[in-house]
Amino acid sequence: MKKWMFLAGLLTTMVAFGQNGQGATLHSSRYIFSPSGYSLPKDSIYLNWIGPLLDVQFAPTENLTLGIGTPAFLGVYVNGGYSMKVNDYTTAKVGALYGMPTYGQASFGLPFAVVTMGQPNANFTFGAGYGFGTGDFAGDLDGLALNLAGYKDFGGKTGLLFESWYLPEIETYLVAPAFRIYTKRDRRYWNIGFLGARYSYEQTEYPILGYDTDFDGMVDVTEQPSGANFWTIYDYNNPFLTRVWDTFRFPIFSYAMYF
Ligand SMILES: [Ca+2]
Repeated sequence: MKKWMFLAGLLTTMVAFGQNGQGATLHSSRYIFSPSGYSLPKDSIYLNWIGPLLDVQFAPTENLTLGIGTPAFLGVYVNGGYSMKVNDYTTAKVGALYGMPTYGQASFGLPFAVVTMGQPNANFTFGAGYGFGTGDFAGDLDGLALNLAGYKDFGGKTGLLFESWYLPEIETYLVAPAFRIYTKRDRRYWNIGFLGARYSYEQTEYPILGYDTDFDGMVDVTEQPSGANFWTIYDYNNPFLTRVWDTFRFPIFSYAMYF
């Protein structure tokens, strides 16, 4: 949590030095995957490709964003969000994502609310959502999803952003810092960064009964002998669970193209 507070503080500082930039504001409704409170300008439409996810978003009216997408053609999802301006520095959005896989009887959903503070070219967002699944996914996806994201445009054709998630039910933290580069004339946006995750899971282990030094299956000593000439005998009747923490990170790339 301390790292998040540091990042939030850093972004608050950055907001104070926010500059105006045209290209910076068009794609301000989205970080990489996460939405901000800002609405997509009316009649805008863009294609967004994030690793295996491909979606199209459009704004039929001033404050409404609607989209449809697919995770690697393994399913389809729709999303919608409604933006509300709270004051000059604060904008909120409520929305939901709902989808189903290509095969099987299942669905998944993520109603969410986000609050964005700052300006479209320098901001940060706090969000909360609740994931759920039905059918084949029942129970698998249920849980709170908290997120924090931020963007700082540098006024030229570059910006820096991050988006992070915390999933308390499965004790998983995800953070994705990225550079944004964009073209002003044909309105294309690239986010290039990496996704890091820290997650935990429970693993079954067994108490050690002792060590077998003559390989007859019977314990001879309880202290681990030196060298490698022994077998470890476990108490398989008394399994216990331990929580194991692990980490992964891989490059992340997204591309948004406005029409
Ligand atoms: Ca023995």
